[in-house]
Amino acid sequence: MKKFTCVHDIGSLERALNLAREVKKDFFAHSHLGDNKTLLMIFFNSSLRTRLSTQKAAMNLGMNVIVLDINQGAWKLESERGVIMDGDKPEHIFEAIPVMGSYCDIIGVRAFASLTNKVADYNETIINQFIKYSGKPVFSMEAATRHPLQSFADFITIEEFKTVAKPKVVLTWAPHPKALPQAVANSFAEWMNQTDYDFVITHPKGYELSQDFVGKAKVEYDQSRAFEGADFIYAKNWSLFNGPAYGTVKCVNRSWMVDEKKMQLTNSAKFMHCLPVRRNMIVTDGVIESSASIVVPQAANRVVSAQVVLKEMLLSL
Ligand code: AN0
Ligand code: CP
Repeated sequence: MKKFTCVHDIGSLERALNLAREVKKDFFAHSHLGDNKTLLMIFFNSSLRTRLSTQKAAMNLGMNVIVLDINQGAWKLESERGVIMDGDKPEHIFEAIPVMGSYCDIIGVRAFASLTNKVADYNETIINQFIKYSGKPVFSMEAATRHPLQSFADFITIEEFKTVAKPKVVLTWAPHPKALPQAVANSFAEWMNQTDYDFVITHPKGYELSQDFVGKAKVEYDQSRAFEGADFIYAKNWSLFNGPAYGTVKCVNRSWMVDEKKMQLTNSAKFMHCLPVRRNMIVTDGVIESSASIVVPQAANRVVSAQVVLKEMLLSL
């Protein structure tokens, strides 16, 4: 595998799940595969889970790991061509990327959506520049429109916790004080649309996601109706996608928070969130602390998804 930016890069979900199960059976079965190979992780944005789980996965495979936080100690990078660089950015990404590529064998990139330039965001400008100019296999650690390592871990988690063959999985918008990317929601929808689950998306009117990601999902504007009979509730906030207000929040409507009363409408649903989560904005203390909450095993599966992707990339070097 030379790149991993979306569900289609991993092949079929059945195969992906089998690879995940293999990894989980013995995390150290290929502890020499990465001998003398270096993973470089580039963070344009903060991270707890992605950083730790991806490094752990690389270590399980015997790799060396270098982490660079672009905004803490590295030169600020210009990414547009033709700019007269007389501002605060001393280096261009066109030099920086091949230089970074020369120091490693595989590159992971976290570069969130700008939320100001929809065209650049939805063209995945930054990660595509890494793919084009680094000369190395590149994987997304959340890019502008998707978070595939998260969605892969989410899929593994649902497979582990489901009690019926085709669970009802509900992605619900939930309130958040700051504008967030659509990436986690887009990506989750993209992966769910590859399954035969009953997949429903619920959000306030106006928060429609790109139809490219919604696909065949059922969109239900009544959150209570969406929750009825659900086996999994996946909460996530995202900012506006449509119209000139792209990347902003219209209002912080706390009535969309996931609480105990809403969870009672479900079929004893499990509660999921990619984390970090703001308690009593997105979800109540009671729900996230209840036995229905599987956010910790969900996060733990991030090692598994990362290890599958790194293993596939190492095998193709
Ligand atoms: C990010 C987001 O919503 O895309 C990262 C989630 C994994 N969340 C925040 O910035 C709070
Ligand atoms: N879920 C997730 O990607 O978390 P971090 O932002 O902490 O990496």
